[in-house]
Amino acid sequence: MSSPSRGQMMWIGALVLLMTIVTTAYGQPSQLGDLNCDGVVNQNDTEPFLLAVNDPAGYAAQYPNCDINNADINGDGAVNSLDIQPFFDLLRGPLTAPAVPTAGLAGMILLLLLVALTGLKRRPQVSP
Ligand SMILES: [Ca+2]
Ligand SMILES: [Ca+2]
Repeated sequence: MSSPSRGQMMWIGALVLLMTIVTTAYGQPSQLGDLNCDGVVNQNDTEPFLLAVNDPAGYAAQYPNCDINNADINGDGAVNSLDIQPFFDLLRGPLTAPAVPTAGLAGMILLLLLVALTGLKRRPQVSP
């Protein structure tokens, strides 16, 4: 097996940089149900949860660094009254709410890496 060419090394470097940027941007998974962004899901999230459901603008103003989508407990893409019962179920259940899925992101990065690496293989030149 030959050592990678300079071009291949540049591609690999660019991919590593891309992966670093992506994991930095998405590396802190927000936790479903954690509406006050203290890293845990507990009774202290009840008031901000109800605020998120009833007054999204008020929630955004009061918790500007929190993701309101943490209140989308049933995962239907909307924060509304349908999330209330699942929220309280979450509070009653084990407090190990699933993090925002990062396995899909990791898989996408791996796929990009594989596509890029297989794309680096040079096709045989057809001479005229
Ligand atoms: Ca919390
Ligand atoms: Ca929802």
